[in-house]
Amino acid sequence: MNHELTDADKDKDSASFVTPTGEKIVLTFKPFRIDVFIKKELTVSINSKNLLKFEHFREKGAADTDEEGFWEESFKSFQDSKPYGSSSVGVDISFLGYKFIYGIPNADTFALRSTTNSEPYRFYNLDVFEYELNNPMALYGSIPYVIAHNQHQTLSLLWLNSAETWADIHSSTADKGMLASIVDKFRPSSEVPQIDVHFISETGVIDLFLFLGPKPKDVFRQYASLTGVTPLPPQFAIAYHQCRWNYKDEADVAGVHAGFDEHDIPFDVIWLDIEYTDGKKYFTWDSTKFPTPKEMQNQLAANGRKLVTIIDPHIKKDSGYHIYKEAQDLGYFVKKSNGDDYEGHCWPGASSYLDYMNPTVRDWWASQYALDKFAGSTENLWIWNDMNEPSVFSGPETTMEKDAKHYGGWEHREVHNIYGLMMHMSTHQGLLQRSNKRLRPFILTRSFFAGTQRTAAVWTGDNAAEWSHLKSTVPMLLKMSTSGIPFVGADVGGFFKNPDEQLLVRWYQAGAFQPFFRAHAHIDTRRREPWLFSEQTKDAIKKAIKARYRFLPYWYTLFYEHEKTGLPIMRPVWAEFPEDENSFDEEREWLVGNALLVRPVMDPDVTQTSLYLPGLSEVWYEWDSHKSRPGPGAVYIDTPIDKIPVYQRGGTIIPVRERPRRASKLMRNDPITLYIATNYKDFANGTLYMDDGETFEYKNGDYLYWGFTFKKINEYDFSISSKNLDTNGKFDPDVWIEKIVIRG
Ligand code: NBV
Repeated sequence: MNHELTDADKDKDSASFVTPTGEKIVLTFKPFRIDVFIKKELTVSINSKNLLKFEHFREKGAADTDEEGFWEESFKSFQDSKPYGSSSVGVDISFLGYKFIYGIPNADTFALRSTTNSEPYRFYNLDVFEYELNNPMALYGSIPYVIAHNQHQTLSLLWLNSAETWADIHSSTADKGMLASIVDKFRPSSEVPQIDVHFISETGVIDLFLFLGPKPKDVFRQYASLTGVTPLPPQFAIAYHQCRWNYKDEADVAGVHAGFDEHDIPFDVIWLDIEYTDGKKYFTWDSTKFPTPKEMQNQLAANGRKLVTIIDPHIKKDSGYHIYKEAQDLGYFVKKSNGDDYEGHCWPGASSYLDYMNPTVRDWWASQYALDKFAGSTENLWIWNDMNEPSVFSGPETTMEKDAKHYGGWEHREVHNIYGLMMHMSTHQGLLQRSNKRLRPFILTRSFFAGTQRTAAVWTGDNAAEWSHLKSTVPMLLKMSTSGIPFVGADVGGFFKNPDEQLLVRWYQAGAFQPFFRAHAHIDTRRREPWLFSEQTKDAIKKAIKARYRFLPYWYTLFYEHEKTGLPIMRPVWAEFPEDENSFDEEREWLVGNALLVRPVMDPDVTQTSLYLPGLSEVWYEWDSHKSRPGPGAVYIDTPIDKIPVYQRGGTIIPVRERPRRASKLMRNDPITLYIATNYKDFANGTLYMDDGETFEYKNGDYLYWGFTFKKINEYDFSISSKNLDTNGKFDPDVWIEKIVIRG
C-alpha cells in the first residue's frame, strides 16, 4: 500500500494510519520509529533500538572523517579503494510475540538461530570450497529475507540490498528487551517473546518491505507479488537429471543413455560439465570428444531426452575466441577501478567478465544462444550457469574486487549479490528468443538473489557425500522454498567424495521428493551410474527414480499452482499446519504440496524411522500399505533399504501415472490413477493440471485444470465427481482415468 504523509501530519510528533486490512501503522518522527499494530497488539517495531544508519557518499577531501578504513581497506594482498568513503546502511526490526524466525537461505538450521554469541548471518555471494554446515557463513546466493511465524500470525520482511550484508538475530522475552515500556503499554503479559533482527549493508539504499500475512500462505503470495514466481517449467525439468563432471565424450553420453534403457531406469536429461568445451571457451565444443553435438542431441531427442550444457561467465582472454574478441571490441567487460578491462583467473586461465548490469550486454549475451550463433546447439539443449557469484580464483575471497566498475559507474560492491541473477536472466532471455518465445526455457543457476525464481532453478552447490550433507538438504531447500525460490535441489549422492551404497540409495530417496532432482559428482569421484552397484542398490535407486515419475502429474500440477499462487512446492510442516507448534523446528520432514508428507531415511543402518504426523483431527495414510494413523503424533515405520516413508493426508486426491517410462515425454498420454484419501468427514479433493509440457501455448488456453471431489451422500453411498476448474482451458488430451484407489 502507499501512504503519503500530509502537511498536517508533518507538524506533529507522530502520524498514524490504518491499512485496508485493519493494521495500524504508527510513525514516530523523533526518534524515528515505525510500529505496526495487528489486532491492537504491537507486533513489529522498526528502529526501536535506534540502529537506523545511513552514511551517504562522501567526497575525498571534503570529508568529515579520516577514521581508519573509511577511505581504503586492505584484505590480504588486496587493496579496496573506497572512492565514496564508508557508506553503510542499516536498521533494526523487532517482531513481538515470536519465538521462531526463518528465511536466510544458507547451510544453517531451518529455524534461524540467535547470533548473540556467534557471527552474524552473512550475505555475500561466494564460491565456497567445501562449505561447512550449521554455519551462518555466506554461500553462493543471498536473500536478505526473514519470516516470523507463530500460531496466529505469519509476517515477513525483505531488506532489499545487493551489497555485502549481515544480519544479527537476537531472541528474548520483551520484558528484558528495550521494548519493555512500549510492550507494557500495549500488551498485558510481560512475557512476550521477541525476536530482534538487525540488517546492515556495506552500501546501498534502505529499501524495506514488510509482508503482514496473516497466514503463511498469505505471506508467500505477498512476497511473490513483489519478487515474482517461477513460471511453469517444461515437464522434463521436473523429472530426473543425470549429471557428472564430466561425461567424457559422445560415446560416453550414448553409453549412459543406453545404460538407463538397458536397466529400465527412467531419466530425462543428461548434463555436460566444463570439459565439453574447447579449452573452457563457452559456446564451443571440444572437437575431438564432441565432434557431432547436434547428432548427439538428436539421438537423445529420439527417446524424449534432453541435453544441458554448462556456460560460465568467465570469458577466456584469447583474441582468437569470438566471444572474447567481440565483447572486448564492444567494451562489454566489467572494468577495473582504473578503467581497464577487469581481469581475473578462472578455469580457462586469464579471463574477463561480462558486465551483465548493462542491458545492451544482456541483449548481446542473449543473442549468443541463437541456434545459428551457438554452433552445435539445437532446441534440445538447455543451460547451466555456474560460477556466477562471480567466482574469480585470483580475487579476494575468490570473487571480484569491490571497486571494479560496472555500467552506469556503479561499483561492484553495490551490485555484487545480483551479478549471478543478471547473468541467468540474460541467459533466459536468450533461450526464449532462440525459439521465438515458443518453448519454455530451463536454466540452472548457482548464484541467486531475491527474484531469481523468475528465470532459473537453483541447486545448493558443492555438497559432500556425507550423511550430514544429506540431512542438510532438507533445511537448505526449505529455506530457499520459503524464501520464494521453489525450484530447488541438491546434488544427489553428494558432489565431493564417494558415497557408499547405502548413502547413495537414501539420497536418491530424498531427492525423488525434492523439487529439482539431479545426481551430480566431482570429476575425481568414482562413476556412479546406478547399474555400477549391487543389484539391491540398483533396484532401490530405480524404485526411487520411478517413484518420481509416478508422481509427475502431481508435481506438474503443483508447479502450475505455484505460478498462480506463489506457494512453495516443498513446504515446511508449519506452512500447512500453522498452529501445530510441535512442527515449528521440524527439519527432517516436509510436505510436497498440501497432500504428501515425506520423511526420508537420512541416517545409516536404520531399520525403523520415526516421523511426526501433524494436525488436530487429521488422518494420514501410509502410501504403500494404506494404513491410517491419526495426527498429531509420532509414528514409527519400518525402513528397509528400499523404503521411503511417505504419507498421504486425509482429505486429498493425488493424480499419478502408474507406468514410468524411459522419459517423461513418453508418458504424456498415459492414463491417470487417482489416490483418494478420505478425512474424518469422508471428504477429499484434489486437482490435476495438464498441457503440452513444453510450449507457452498454455498461456493461450491450451491447458486443462480439473478438480476432483469425493464425498459422502448418505450412510451407504459416496460420490466422486470431476469438474473443469478453469473453463478458459481448452486442452483436450487423449488421457483418461484408468483407476481410482480409495483409502479410508
Ligand atoms: O564445473 C565444475 C564444477 C561443477 O561440477 C559444480 O557443480 C559446480 O558447483 N564447478 C562447481 C566448478 C569447480 C568445483 C570444484
